[in-house]
Amino acid sequence: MRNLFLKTSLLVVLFAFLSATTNSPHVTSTFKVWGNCGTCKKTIEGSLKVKGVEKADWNVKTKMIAVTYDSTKISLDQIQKHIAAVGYDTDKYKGDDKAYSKLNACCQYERK
Ligand SMILES: [Cu+2]
Repeated sequence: MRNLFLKTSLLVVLFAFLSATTNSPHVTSTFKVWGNCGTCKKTIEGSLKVKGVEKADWNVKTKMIAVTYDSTKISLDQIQKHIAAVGYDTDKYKGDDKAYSKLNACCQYERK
């Protein structure tokens, strides 16, 4: 009986914690975006100058982008689609082929 009480309280605490974190509109997500250089960085980060995105920082070495956004205004899916639209592949979406073909030669990263 005591054991059950303990388990139930643990669950309650866990749920409270989860809802507190998911209710916060400011989220930072990190995911991979394929690219090569500093120009890629400008293009990738430039594609996220949209409503809801507060900060975007793509790392040339690790190819990881950290995006801070307001989850009530934009979703992670929409963010990844913005990047794909300018020609860059993300974890989830393939970069637009036309946009990719228009990138600088140095920016035409090797596609997966
Ligand atoms: Cu580049």
